[in-house]
Amino acid sequence: MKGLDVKEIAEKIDFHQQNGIEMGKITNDYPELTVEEAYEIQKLTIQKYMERNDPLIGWKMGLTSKAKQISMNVEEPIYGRLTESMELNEPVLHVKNLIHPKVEPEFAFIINKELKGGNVKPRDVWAAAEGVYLALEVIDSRYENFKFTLPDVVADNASSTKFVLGSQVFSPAYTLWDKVKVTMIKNGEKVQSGYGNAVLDHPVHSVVELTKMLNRDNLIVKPGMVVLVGGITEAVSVRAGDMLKVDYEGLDSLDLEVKE
Ligand code: OOG
Ligand code: MG
Repeated sequence: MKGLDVKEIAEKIDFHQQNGIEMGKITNDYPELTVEEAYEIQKLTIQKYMERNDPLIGWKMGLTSKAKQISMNVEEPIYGRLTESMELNEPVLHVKNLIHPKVEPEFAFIINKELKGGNVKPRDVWAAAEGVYLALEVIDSRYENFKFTLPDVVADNASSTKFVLGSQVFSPAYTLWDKVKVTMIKNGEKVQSGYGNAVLDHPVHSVVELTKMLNRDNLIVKPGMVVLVGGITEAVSVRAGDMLKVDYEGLDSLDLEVKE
């Protein structure tokens, strides 16, 4: 068995992320890869983005819903890093350099105060939340057939690829985020629906959990950062020509046009 070189693996993953080329699982070569080592690989990979003037602008949580944990066969939430180049400035997704993209409906919390520590509570998150946006995340696992183990998906930055926020910001306080009904419509047909409580019973718990997980790695949520809380429904595969409409009942709806 090869000795583990986290730098070399980070370089390889960066290449596959940048070029949208699929790869075999890291755990095929390193079956003993731990989750801690995988987070180290993720950090080194995103350092390469930062060296290319693509700064860290936030965090995402993944696998926060039971349905997603079951379908991906991974039993715990994970976090990933969001950089500036991942944010779409208009609701148009180009898939030319992607492998097998999927879209999922999410909420994004915008944080305006440092959030850190292992004892953070929902009220700390509310006190630091400037606003909540409706959001769509595009995930595109670099692994063949979208199949991976926990360390693999962590090393691949939790499949992060692109995300887009709605135009309207909502006050964190006036909406019961766990009770929001979300329906995904692809090419005029309803394909998925769910409620905000799919995300760890309440989306605020995802930000609490993120802060605790970051704390274990000596990291924090900085003022100004975006936090994607995790998919509310299963992710839906998309290809060029698709039109997605995602309705957040009582709030607004988001469109996404998929192009080559
Ligand atoms: C991992 C990322 C999942 C979410 O919101 O659950 C994720 C994957 O399924 O590829 O972003
Ligand atoms: Mg997601």
